[in-house]
Amino acid sequence: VRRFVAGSGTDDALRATRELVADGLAVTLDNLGEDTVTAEQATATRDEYLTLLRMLSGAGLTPAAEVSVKLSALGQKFDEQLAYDNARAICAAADEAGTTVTLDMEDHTTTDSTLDILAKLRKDHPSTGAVLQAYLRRTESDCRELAGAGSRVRLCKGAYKEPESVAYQSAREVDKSYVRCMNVLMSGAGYPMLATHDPRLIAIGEDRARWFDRSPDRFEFQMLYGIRPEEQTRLVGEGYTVRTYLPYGEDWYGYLMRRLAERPANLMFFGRALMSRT
Ligand code: FMN
Repeated sequence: VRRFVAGSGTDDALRATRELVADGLAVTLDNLGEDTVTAEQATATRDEYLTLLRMLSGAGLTPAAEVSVKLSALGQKFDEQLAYDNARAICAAADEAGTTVTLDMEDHTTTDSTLDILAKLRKDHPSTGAVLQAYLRRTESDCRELAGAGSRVRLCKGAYKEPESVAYQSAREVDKSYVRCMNVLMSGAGYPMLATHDPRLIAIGEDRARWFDRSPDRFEFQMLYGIRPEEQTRLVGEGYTVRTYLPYGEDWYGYLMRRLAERPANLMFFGRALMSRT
């Protein structure tokens, strides 16, 4: 598990962040957990983020480190207003810590709600980042909506099992959609965050950066902790901004299951980690 997750406590998260930042990487921290079913759990998750942000800022790790937040962990599935209030508190704490928040995107039944909450949060916290998933048929149009000045948008392929009515099913269609979406974001006025480990898409990202004259402070690459670390270091060496998505916490099951579904080769590392009970 430790290959993909920093550990269970905030101290583990801070230690791993410090190491990544020392290697020239930016970081986005994710307190693992999703589909919270009680207001108490949602509030506890919010408080965990507030503590984390205070500790990051105290350790001098902001603005290199920001946080990624799942609205479902803040109560979205049973009380949208509660999720919004919790997210707003996290955004305010991030402002105070001198850093930003990105709202992870979950399954397609939550997309409209998440984008609505994003729009409300951006009124007071304009740097709040969105995530758009290239596998959804709607996403190219969402990219156009969100490509305005100052808009931080993470583009990923998408990690949930989605029906054909809303999502492209073949890898080729998803890749083609990713490139169309990337073109919209990289030619737009916002701040694109290209989240992928796919060598072809990274090469196209580098090409578009040259084509649209985007210097390393005007877009970034993002990858998950423990996946293609040598490629993350290579891109840093090339002068690009690269952000590692660093999950930590007890609730790693859903996160790891999505990683295994994407890439069965990850199973080997996972199996080894379980055998050695780390
Ligand atoms: N998938 C989602 O569905 N929602 C997310 O919010 C999300 N955030 C991600 C953040 C980063 C930095 C990366 C690298 C991936 C993220 N993913 C997310 C997972 C991707 O959608 C995708 O499943 C994974 O990166 C494998 O695809 P790849 O071949 O492009 O790397």
